[in-house]
Amino acid sequence: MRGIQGPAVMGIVNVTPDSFSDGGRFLDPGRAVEHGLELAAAGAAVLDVGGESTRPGSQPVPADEQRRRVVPVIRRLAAEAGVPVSVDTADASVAAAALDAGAGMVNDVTAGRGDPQMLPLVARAGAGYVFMHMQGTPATMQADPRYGDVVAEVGAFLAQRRAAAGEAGIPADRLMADPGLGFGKTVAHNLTLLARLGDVARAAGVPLLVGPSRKGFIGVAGGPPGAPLPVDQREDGTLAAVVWALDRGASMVRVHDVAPAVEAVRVLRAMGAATPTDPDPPVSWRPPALGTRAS
Ligand code: PMM
Repeated sequence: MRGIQGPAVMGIVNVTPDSFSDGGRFLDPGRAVEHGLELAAAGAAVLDVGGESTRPGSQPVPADEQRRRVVPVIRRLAAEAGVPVSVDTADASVAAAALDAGAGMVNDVTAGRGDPQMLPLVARAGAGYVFMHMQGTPATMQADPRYGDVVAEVGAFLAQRRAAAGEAGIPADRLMADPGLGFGKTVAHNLTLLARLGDVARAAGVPLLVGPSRKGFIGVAGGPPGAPLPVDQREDGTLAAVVWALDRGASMVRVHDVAPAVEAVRVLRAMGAATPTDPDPPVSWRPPALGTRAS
């Protein structure tokens, strides 16, 4: 399995009936595989397969149901897509089944707090690991999110979880941190985190993954005052956030619509190459060794 070179795009494959933007579209395993193959052909460097919606207000999906949804899809994508496959789960038994089926990394929105077996499992498997910040749980997180200083608190949390992952035996070059846009955050919190992404990256100490795709704050920021854009009209705003995040040092963006993000990466690279010296360089990007697990 090859590693990931350069700023990269993670394509989302939600095998769920109820995800906020594409729920039900890819619940059938054949359609999910077909969609994943399309995203890989569009230039996704990683395919993130999830069987549990984490949209605001959602309830946990039992592990056996998550396994039933994701394992057949991961098995085929790992064999056919030609890019690493990630599993989006907070449950170690789901992660273990996904890794057995050929996944190379785990994307855990609870950063290992959801299941004490998660960090040891990832360490043993030699897999890549994305750990994300979330205030509260999906069921309650958008009720009344509050921070004193959102950048400092998210940064400190990511530093602490990076240390926990290291203590569990996951090497730093297999880690990515994610500020968790939309997970227990107001529109202002999300915009502040994006505005000060360099500070978040410095605190986290490992490459950043950022997931703005079609989220509520894009609808609010992108629509006229008082009239947020519906979820099916947030692609252009998503692309603006993708470009911003990559320019501010994100190493990877997690999106539904892969082709425009891949094009943005290429344009940013070309512009970077044409920039002789940047007096105010973004956080230096370094490639994560995700998905390179010996299998
Ligand atoms: N967002 C969602 C799900 N999983 N994982 C990471 N690491 N970062 C995110 O921002 C993130 C995630 C929710 O979006 P979806 O339901 O469209 O997948």
